Amino acid sequence: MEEIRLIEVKEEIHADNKAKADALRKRLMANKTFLLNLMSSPGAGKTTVILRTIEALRNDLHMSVIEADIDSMVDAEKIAKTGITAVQLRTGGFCHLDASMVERGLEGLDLGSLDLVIIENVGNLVCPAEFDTGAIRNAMILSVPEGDDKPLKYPLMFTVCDVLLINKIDYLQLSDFDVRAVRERVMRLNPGIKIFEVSSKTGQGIGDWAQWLKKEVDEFRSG
Ligand SMILES: Nc1nc2c(ncn2[C@@H]2O[C@H](COP(=O)(O)OP(=O)(O)OP(=O)(O)O)[C@@H](O)[C@H]2O)c(=O)[nH]1
Ligand SMILES: [Mg+2]
Repeated sequence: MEEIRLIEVKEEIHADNKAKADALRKRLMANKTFLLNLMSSPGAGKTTVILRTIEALRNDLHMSVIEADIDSMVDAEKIAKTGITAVQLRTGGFCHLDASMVERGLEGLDLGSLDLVIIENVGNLVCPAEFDTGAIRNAMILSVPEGDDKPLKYPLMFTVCDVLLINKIDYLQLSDFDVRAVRERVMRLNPGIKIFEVSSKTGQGIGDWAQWLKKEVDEFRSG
């Protein structure tokens, strides 16, 4: 297992964040490193999706993962077991990441040698949507057991994301979750959003998601 760096991070002043995020994006562009910010409520499947994405893309892309949690290293340990470098940010109570916390996470990584860095943001559908992390793309997961009303209750999260993964579709038969209603609700908020239906348990739909992500990374790196 790879050794995991643990970094304690603290919140900075909100007004600074946008400028910091823009500066970070410039640095990522100069290094041709694609930063993906993955958000969802706790337990929707962020770590499992990241593990599946590593499996699908590890032969094509050099990647690392930044894990953020209020406490604990369990997710970073799961990533490190794959041999992919994981950095654990401990937010000490904060419910989201901002650009300077992400910058701290990138400190230990050699950006020049990385095509893709995935951030697993703190599990929460509210605060992470309010903070620009400097990412090139924002992604979110809504899982079937959470219910199909979430775009109505947490519209900002669905508005700031470029891509939505509807995860745990293996539960659909046991649930009243209406995929078509979710698609309509999300498209009303964010007509440009890309939506994938996946199960990171069975692997269904993961290929399409990984292919989309690979294309985004390739276009960014050649742009
Ligand atoms: N049935 C089913 N279970 C899933 C799927 N994806 C994840 N899980 C399970 O859901 C639970 C939570 O998954 P995680 O990947 O840890 O979720 P997370 O969003 O990273 O959770 P936090 O880091 O705590 O916010 C685990 O028991 C997973 O095995 C799926 O597609 N189908
Ligand atoms: Mg996790």
